[in-house]
Amino acid sequence: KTQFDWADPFRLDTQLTEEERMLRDAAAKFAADRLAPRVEKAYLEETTDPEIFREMGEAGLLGVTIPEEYGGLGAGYVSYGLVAREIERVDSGYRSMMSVQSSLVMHPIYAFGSEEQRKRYLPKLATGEFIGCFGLTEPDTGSDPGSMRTRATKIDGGYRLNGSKMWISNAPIADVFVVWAKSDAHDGKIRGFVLEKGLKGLSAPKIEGKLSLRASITGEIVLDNVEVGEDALLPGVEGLRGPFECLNRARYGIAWGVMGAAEDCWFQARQYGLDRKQFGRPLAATQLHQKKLADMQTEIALGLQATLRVGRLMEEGAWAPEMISLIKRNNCGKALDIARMARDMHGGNGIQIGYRVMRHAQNLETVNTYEGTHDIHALILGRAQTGLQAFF
Ligand code: TGC
Ligand code: FAD
Repeated sequence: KTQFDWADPFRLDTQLTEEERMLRDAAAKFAADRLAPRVEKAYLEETTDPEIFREMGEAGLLGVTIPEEYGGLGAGYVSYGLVAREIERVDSGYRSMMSVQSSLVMHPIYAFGSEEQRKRYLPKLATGEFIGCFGLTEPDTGSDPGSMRTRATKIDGGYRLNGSKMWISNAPIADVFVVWAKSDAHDGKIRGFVLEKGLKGLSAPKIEGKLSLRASITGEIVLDNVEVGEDALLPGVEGLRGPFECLNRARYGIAWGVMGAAEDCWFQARQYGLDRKQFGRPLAATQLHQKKLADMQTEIALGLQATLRVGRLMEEGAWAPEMISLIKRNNCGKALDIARMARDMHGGNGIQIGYRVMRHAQNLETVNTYEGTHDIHALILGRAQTGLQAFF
């Protein structure tokens, strides 16, 4: 008879290859040694250490799916997901830094960039020497990026960009900006541009005062008559498909990542219940506590198994974006429920930074919102089932 492993009910571990397990373990060690000791201070003080990108690069955690010739690891989507899970076990903000760099900056340059753009940016993004950001959202267009106002107008030898982007992860410390704008030279279609720090008219002020994702810096991108050459245009894609092809990958990574945060909350709640005694016995000996643990275990086991399945389908090239909407939506919603529940199970201690659960819960509020809100992914899935558009 097979022994039941309460922490890995469906034996996820045995469904991974040796290489995947090794990368997972290396990411877990990196997260425990390099990220965990920093996170409380970074969160309380709302600061981001740019050195983390260099350290992630050195550990081989940036551009996991990008081919080795451009500095990546050339590994599969399950490997990428496993890294996201280990980083987010420490903090969603750190996973955010990693996934923006890998999926939202390196992927579009690799998939849609010219050979020169690939060679110029990818190796330095892979080592963390360059930090990247991805500007799609604007002050007035979040869920509806097709209505963006940022414009590229044709000038001699290139383009002039005007507009502003809002809520952009990594922007204030970025060297490379992947920015999406409607281009008058391309029938008003959305095109991607790769900008570099220091361009005249380009600035990225920090957004202060976030109560969530405080270890990950967020900013605006202001484009005030920014002039770039023809070589800044990503030649390989036009329309909303450009940003969405990047989001497919980042959303998939988030589906893994939030399970890491949820597992940390679950393990913490279990241990707290074993250690803490009320009414003369451990909290873990009560039916209510055990039911909550069973709910957490169930949702995490199902979430991980579904995400592994989608990862394998991505590796086979047999996936659809709606699969990713399903796991992004469900895993974020379930992780948020689990973190809130774990906070409650810790009583008063649950609001303390040292117990981690409230920090995870606060972070997951953002993760449930960005890269398509919980409800927007419901509308994507609703449209796929009914053929009826319910966005407007
Ligand atoms: P719709 O008519 O659905 O599609 C327009 C065109 O885009 C194509 N497309 C996709 N292509 C590839 N993958 C996908 N997932 C795609 N979804 C759509 C589609 O085929 C079509 O192409 P074409 O050639 O026919 O024109 O467009 P819509 O305007 O009706 O879209 C509605 C909606 C709600 C689905 C979409 O706009 C949406 O998903 N909104 C959410 C916005 C969002 O996710 N923003 C994320 C910003 S980035 C971010 O949050 C980073 S946080 C990172 C971090 O810190 O970790
Ligand atoms: P809105 O679109 O205004 O939505 C508000 C509410 O209305 C939500 O509940 C939504 O579900 C609901 N809603 C919207 N439309 C409908 C509808 N048709 N039917 C029913 N309900 C609807 N963006 C980037 O481009 N790059 C980044 O790096 C990035 N990083 C981020 C980091 C942080 C910390 C945060 C908070 C956000 C980040 N974002 C980034 C932006 C993020 O993607 C958007 O916040 C998100 O897409 C939602 O857009 P919005 O905030 O404008 O909300």
